[in-house]
Amino acid sequence: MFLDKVKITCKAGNGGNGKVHFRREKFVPNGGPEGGDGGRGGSIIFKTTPNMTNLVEFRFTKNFKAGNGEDGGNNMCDGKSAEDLYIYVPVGTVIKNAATNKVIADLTTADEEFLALKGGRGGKGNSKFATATRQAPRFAEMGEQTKPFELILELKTIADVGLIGYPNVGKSSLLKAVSNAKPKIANYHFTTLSPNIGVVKAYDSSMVWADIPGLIEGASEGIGLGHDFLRHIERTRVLIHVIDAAGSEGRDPYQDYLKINEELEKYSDYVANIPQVIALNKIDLIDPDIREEYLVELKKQIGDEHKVFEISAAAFMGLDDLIKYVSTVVEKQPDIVKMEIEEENIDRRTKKTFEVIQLDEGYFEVVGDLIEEIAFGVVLDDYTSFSYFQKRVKDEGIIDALLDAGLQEGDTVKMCQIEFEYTL
Ligand SMILES: Nc1nc2c(ncn2[C@@H]2O[C@H](COP(=O)(O)OP(=O)(O)OP(=O)(O)O)[C@@H](O)[C@H]2O)c(=O)[nH]1
Ligand SMILES: [Mg+2]
Repeated sequence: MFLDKVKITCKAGNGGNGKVHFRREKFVPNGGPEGGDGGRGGSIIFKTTPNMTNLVEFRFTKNFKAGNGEDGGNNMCDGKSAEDLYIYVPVGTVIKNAATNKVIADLTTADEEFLALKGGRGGKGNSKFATATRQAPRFAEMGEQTKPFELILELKTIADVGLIGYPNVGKSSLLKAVSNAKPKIANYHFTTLSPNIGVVKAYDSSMVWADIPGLIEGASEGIGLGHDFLRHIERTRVLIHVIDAAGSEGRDPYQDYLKINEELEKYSDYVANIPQVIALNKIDLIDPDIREEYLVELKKQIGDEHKVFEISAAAFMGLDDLIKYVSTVVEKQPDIVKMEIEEENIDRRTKKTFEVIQLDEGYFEVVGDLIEEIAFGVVLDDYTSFSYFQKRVKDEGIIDALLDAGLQEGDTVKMCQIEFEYTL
């Protein structure tokens, strides 16, 4: 089972509510306010681990919820903040906002962290609202509430070298012959159903090679398995284009070469321009009497756009030269470039919203979950409480939105249970 694209739902924790509480001691009338703050909700953080190679762990686990912050307590006791929730993903995971399909993160190195959703802030307890003139605030702040957020995780294998070609041409055999990988090899098409990765040593350096499932004509349009895996090629720095030079299945090797390149071009310019090295495989199957002449002819057709090697993965012929050359090409390539982040400022707390509705001439209503939060616990005849409410309404841009909607002095504004006349 290989899984390289999943949709998951994540929710950061809510902030705990602040507490309204007054000190109560025997013989001490009118004790001061001492309600504590709510704790912070847990955040959702993605972290890459080299121990994972695909997204199969997300097959059944698709919902992730960080804990909520604790509500504030009495005696100035603040609520406990919740722990952050770490979601482990393989290196090469691209994270998209499912609502817009835009890239919000590209995690290309081991132990890389990405804070996807911030936990809600804890609300302030009533002790924080005490001032010299108002010593007994009867209200506290509600903790920030968060919303679930849908994300798409997409794995784009990161390897220095990608092995591509028709099915059965010997890509897995080549990977097995030169690396520590143990891919399945068999004489039928689509033996390889998902990328295999192997480390190839070249003198004192080493590179990662990935064997990609076979491509066929129409792969760029989704025929065969190819299209699903072309995205894994995007992250390689060099391609080894493996060709069955012996034409052991009756196809013409030169036509194979052209067709695979056509598919790459149709898929994307970027992929078509990844440096290629050609490996003419299965040369052991060519009659030795005509082999040399035959290969000279084939190489003439292919031309000199790419460097061409003659190899046999099964008979271990020509492999050292190929490895040596490929490693020099890899070294010359720039490091892989992260994908462009298309959405920098996703609302990490998926904030609450509001909407202004004009009910009548000079009569407006503001609705939405943000208003419910702000209006929570407002005590109208408590001066501090009401001025705190007014301040939040202004800070959240609600007054500006009302003015944009045509609010004028003397008009009436309704917000949940609260109705007031607007004065400058
Ligand atoms: N004689 C000979 N046979 C080879 C050579 N390389 C691979 N083969 C055989 O070709 C068949 C296919 O090899 P694989 O390595 O599975 O081919 P593949 O390209 O990975 O195939 P898919 O995963 O199906 O795309 C197997 O029977 C291999 O033993 C070679 O150099 N010479
Ligand atoms: Mg294979």
